[in-house]
Parts: sequence; structure tokens; C-alpha cells
Amino acid sequence: MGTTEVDHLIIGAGFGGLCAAIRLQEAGERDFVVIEKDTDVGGTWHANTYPGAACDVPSQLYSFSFALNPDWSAAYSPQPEILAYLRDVAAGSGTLDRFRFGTEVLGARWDAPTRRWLVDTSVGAYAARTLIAGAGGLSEPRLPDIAGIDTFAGPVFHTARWDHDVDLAGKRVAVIGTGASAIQVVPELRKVAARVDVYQRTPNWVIPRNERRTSERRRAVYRRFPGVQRAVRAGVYATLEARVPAFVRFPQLQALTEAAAKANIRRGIADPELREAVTPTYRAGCKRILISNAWYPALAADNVDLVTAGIDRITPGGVVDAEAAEREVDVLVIATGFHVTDPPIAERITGRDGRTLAEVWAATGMQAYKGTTFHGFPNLFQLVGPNTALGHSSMVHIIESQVRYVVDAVDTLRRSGWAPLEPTAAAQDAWNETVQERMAGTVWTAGGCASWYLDAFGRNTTLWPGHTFTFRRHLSRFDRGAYQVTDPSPASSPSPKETLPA
Ligand code: N01
Repeated sequence: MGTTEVDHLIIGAGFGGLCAAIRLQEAGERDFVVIEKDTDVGGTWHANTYPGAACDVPSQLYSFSFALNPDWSAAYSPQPEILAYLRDVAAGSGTLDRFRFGTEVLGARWDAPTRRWLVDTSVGAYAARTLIAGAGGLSEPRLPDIAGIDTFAGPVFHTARWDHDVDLAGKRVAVIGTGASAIQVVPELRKVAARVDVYQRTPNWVIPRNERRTSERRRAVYRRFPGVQRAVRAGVYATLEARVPAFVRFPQLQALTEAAAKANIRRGIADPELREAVTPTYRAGCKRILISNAWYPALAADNVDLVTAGIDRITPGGVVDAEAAEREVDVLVIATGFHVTDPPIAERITGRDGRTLAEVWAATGMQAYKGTTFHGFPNLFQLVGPNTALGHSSMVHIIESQVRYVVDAVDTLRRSGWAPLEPTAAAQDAWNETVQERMAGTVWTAGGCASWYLDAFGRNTTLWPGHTFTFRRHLSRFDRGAYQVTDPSPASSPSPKETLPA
């Protein structure tokens, strides 16, 4: 099979890849392909099908600005609805004929002589002028390194790879982890399982969730008057942005969140010992703030045990905790999160000097220019790249900001005869220095916890430390001055230092 030449190769058919495809098409770019290892669009929302999977970002913000959904059923949407929404948007976009499902990237390398990305996939090879990676920030399950886990005799699966063939009715189930995924799945599991053991390493702050359903009447109003829905959406957006100072500058304001979470604990749990065991000792917001009305009542249920002793080892028949107590279980559910600061896609992308992104990051930690482009990696764009994730609002807003920047960059590339561009080292360094300066004093750094936001160097290379509208302003146009033309033309002079507004 030969090599397929395209102008743009997009990796991933989640919110990021789909948005890129739609916006490129609108900009008149027709020669692109979206490759996706799964069998459908959806990304995270295709992969995460565990019972209770739902979004903890308000529905009104969890859609594209150009495709509002008047039919969200509730204040927070369940996974099947979000997946259906993405399928609808994809089907109506006129881009689906360029999606190649069941196609996994094996490796991508910059080829200087042809000024193309040469991409090997599980199905064939591509040569592309630009590579737009929307592989997802939370896509590769992180499996715990626990002695004996391979010897467990029953089914073992991660929340993001749920095995629906396993009948959990009447089973004894152990859940490892108490993060965003676990707090959604445990209340569902305990309805069917004989017993659920929940292994908690660190408690999370969990505040109440607005369970309001959206009435048919309200949906009809949204359908008829989209302006009304836009106004509601703007209100929700502003409310969430108002929380930014409590994360970034005044972590003491998180005391309000802690009070709400403590009231949630008191409502759900009567036992003082259990209350204490689930109450965190770090500042709220240091780890992701979770929302649930069902988590604490589930932990208090007769058929659920919270185990805080830590796991010593796993045997073929159960889990032995650090106090040598063994609990027999039939099924092991791994809810231990994802590879965030060491994403596997970084191992598969090789830049102009022969090093992969992962090799570059091994020395520096994850770094990009504006969370999107990379010195040494011409014409590479990453959606949901370093320091773009959020603890307070919707990633769809960030993705749209990035895609706007990418489309403007593509326009610049096209007009310049496709001379390849990469950010100068100076521009990229200055951006990251400023971002890291802003991290000092944030709740993520000063809040007294360890979290997956931090990398091996202890730096937060995951989150954007500010408002989403500030991020959008930084990416509102492609700033050609911060870029250099990659070989064979001589490199242009470095850009002025890019600074973030105070
Ligand atoms: O993963 P997590 P998640 N032994 O990393 C524990 C998004 N999301 O899948 O805190 C024992 O948050 C770990 O303990 P500790 C959202 O952004 C969104 O739940 O490290 N335990 C923690 O309790 C979220 O933040 C939605 O001490 C171990 C848990 O496992 C992100 O996905 C829904 C362990 C991991 O929690 C990840 O959430 C779901 C070990 N060896 C997820 N290793 C929405 O609603 C780890 N743990 C949008």
C-alpha cells in the first residue's frame, strides 16, 4: 500500500479532532484526513462507558459554541448523551467522509527534504504538511504498580476500558482509587454487586451536584430562541470564571468549597470515623474538586467498605491491605486515572533533530508554545497540549481557542508557500517561564497535595493558570513573529519575549 498525501493529518476524533476538522473545512481546507484508533467519533466519551459515567462540567458549556445543544436532559450530562451529541455534530458537519476509524498512529517523523510529516499507522502511511494531534489528555489508562496484580484470577479492568461482558450482579468487587471516575462508578456498582471494597489512598473534596433535569418546556424555548440558551450559557460561563481567583491567587477562598464539601459529608455519612476518613487535609482545588450527591451515601451503605490502610498486594483471590487483612473479591476495577504528564503520543512523534517529544520532555517536562506548538517540531499542533487543561471550566472552550489558532497558522503556511514553521526556542522558553511564574502561589502548588497535575519535577505542566478568556486572547491570532522557518531556509531571528498580562 502506498503513502497517502494530504495537507493535514488530524489524530483523534474526540472534541479536539472533530473541531479541527470542522473549522479547517470552513476555512476552505479540503485536503485533510482524521485518523482514529477507535471505531467511532467521541474520544474520551467513546472510551469511558463505565456505569454512571457523566460530565462534571455543566452541560451548557459542554458543547461547541457553533453547535449548541438545546436538548441536554439535565444540568450535567450523562456519557451516552455527550457521545450522541458528538455523533450528531460529526454527521451534520460534512466531514465524516474523511474520518478513518480503526487507524492507530504508530509513529510520525518530520521529513526535512519533503517538508512533510511521515506518519505510519496501523492501516497505512500518510505524508502530511501539518500534523494536528488531538489524541486527548486523559486517554491512556495508568495502571497501578501493585505486587501480584497480574496473578488475580478474576476479571480486571480499568474504568476507561469497561468490560460490559462481566456480569457484576451479586459479585464482590474491589475498586482501586477514589477520583472523578470512582465516585461516579461506585454508587452504581453498589446497586448490583454483593459487596464493594473501595481502596482510598487520598480522599477528595466532593461538593453537591445540581441534579436538575431540563424540562421539555425549557428545551423547546432553547430550540425556538437560541439566543436564550446563549444567554444562559454565558451566565454559567461567567459563574465558573469567577472561581479562577480562588485557584490562582487566593487559595484561602477555597474554604467556601471545603465548607460545602463538609456539609455534603455530614448529609451522606453518619459514622464519625468514616466522616473523618473521607475528609481531606489539603486545600480544596489542589486536586480536582469533585461533584456528587451519591458518593458519600454509597460509602455509608451496608455493602460498601472504605479501606484506607493501603494495598500491600493482590492475590489470585483478593486484595491484602497494609494491615495484612485479606478481602476476597471476584472482580477488580482499576480507577487509578491516566498518563497525563507522560502521554504515549509523545513517544510516537519525532522532530527534526531525531528526538521524540517524550525524549525532549524527559529533560524539561512537558512544554509547548501556547500549549499548542513545539520548537523542533515544524507544523505540529497539539490540541489539549501542555498547560491547557482546566480545573474550573470546560475544555471545549480551550479546544476552540486552540483550533482558531491552528486555522490561522494554516492560513499563514498556505500563503507563504508552505514554508514550515516552528516556534523559536526563545519564544517557547519565555512562554513557559511566565506560565511557571504564575503557578507559584496557586492552589495546585501551595495547596498541600500531590496530584496528577504535577510532573516528575513537581511542576504543574498540565493546567492553564488563568481565565479561559485570557488563554483565548493569547491565541486569537497566529503570531508569526514568534516563529522561525524550519530548514532548509535559514532560521529567522528569535521573537520578542511573550508575556502574559498580570
Ligand atoms: O483518575 P484520578 P480518574 N494505589 O487520577 C488513586 C477526568 N474525569 O479517572 O489521589 C491506590 O483523578 C488516586 O489516589 P491519589 C477528570 O479530569 C472527568 O478518577 O493519587 N490508589 C486517585 O484516588 C479527572 O480528574 C470526568 O492518592 C491509587 C485515583 O486512583 C480525570 O479524568 C469523569 C494508585 C485516580 O484518580 C481522572 O479521573 C471522570 C495506587 N497505586 C474523569 N494510583 C468528568 O465528569 C492512583 N490511585 C468530566
